[in-house]
Amino acid sequence: LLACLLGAGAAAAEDKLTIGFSQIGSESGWRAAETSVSKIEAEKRGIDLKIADAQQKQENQIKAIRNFIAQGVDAIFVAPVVATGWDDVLAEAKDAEIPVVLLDRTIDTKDDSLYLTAVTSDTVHEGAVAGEWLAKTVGDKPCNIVELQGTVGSSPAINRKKGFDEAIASHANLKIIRSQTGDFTRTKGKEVMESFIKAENGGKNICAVYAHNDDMQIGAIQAIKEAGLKPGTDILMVSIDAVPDIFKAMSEGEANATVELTPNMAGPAFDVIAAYKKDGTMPPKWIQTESRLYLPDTAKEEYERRKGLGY
Ligand code: GYE
Repeated sequence: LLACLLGAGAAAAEDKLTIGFSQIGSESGWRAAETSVSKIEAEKRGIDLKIADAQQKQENQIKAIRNFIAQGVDAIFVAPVVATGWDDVLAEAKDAEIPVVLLDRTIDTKDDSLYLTAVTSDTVHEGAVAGEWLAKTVGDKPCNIVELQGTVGSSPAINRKKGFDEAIASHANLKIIRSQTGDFTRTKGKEVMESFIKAENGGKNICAVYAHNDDMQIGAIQAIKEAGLKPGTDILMVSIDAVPDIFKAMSEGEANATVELTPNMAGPAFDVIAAYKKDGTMPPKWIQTESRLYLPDTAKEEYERRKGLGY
């Protein structure tokens, strides 16, 4: 019996997966939620998850990946802060036969064998959903849009711009008059919005704000209120992520629409790694998460429900 118990214990310890996650940082509420959900999903599955916070710096992410390789982890997850510059370090992981999963952002590479799969939303589509909502809401009226872009060189910033631009291209009455990065943070979103307001007749020339994430939008809402205008009424507000605070803003009439991005990217990634380790099951190259539009009509209940989730 003892031998049996010891044997079972050894087998269980051997089966336990260790996964290193190179996380970007905590620039947004969505990012903080993704980190929390990753821990919850790892615990559910008995996975030892090691998270390295890169404080928004690619060089820190590269160092973290090298550390994970040196430790001989079973798999590496990375949320790539920018799209370029990953080939060398991912080739090192490949040489060490450690599978890599991209979470929530994609990379530019000619060699897609450098990663096993990517768990992300369709960020071009998200931009298009935002643009189509705005075009429909505005109708035939002229509308000057200001855009708060995400981190320069990141896949969601590039793609959310592209999708939105394509969606409004056939509507000559919709025009982006200013566009600048707010780096996905509330503080920078507010600062950039303040400068837009100053440059555009105290905000009176602005018809709508399109923000690449809710956190920048929440900063913009603050800036608009401080300028004496009403966000959601004087200026239409559309953004992406669906964090609890934007539902609160929508329920108070200060935001008009958001596109949901699930913070649970790690759950599907863990399942892929478990199957791959078990019998070599190859996942599809892209595991796409949903992008649903949310409007003020359900904002109050969505806020109550989401704030109770604990992430
Ligand atoms: O929308 C934003 C975060 O990479 C898709 O990163 C993600 C984005 C998300 O900081 O809030």
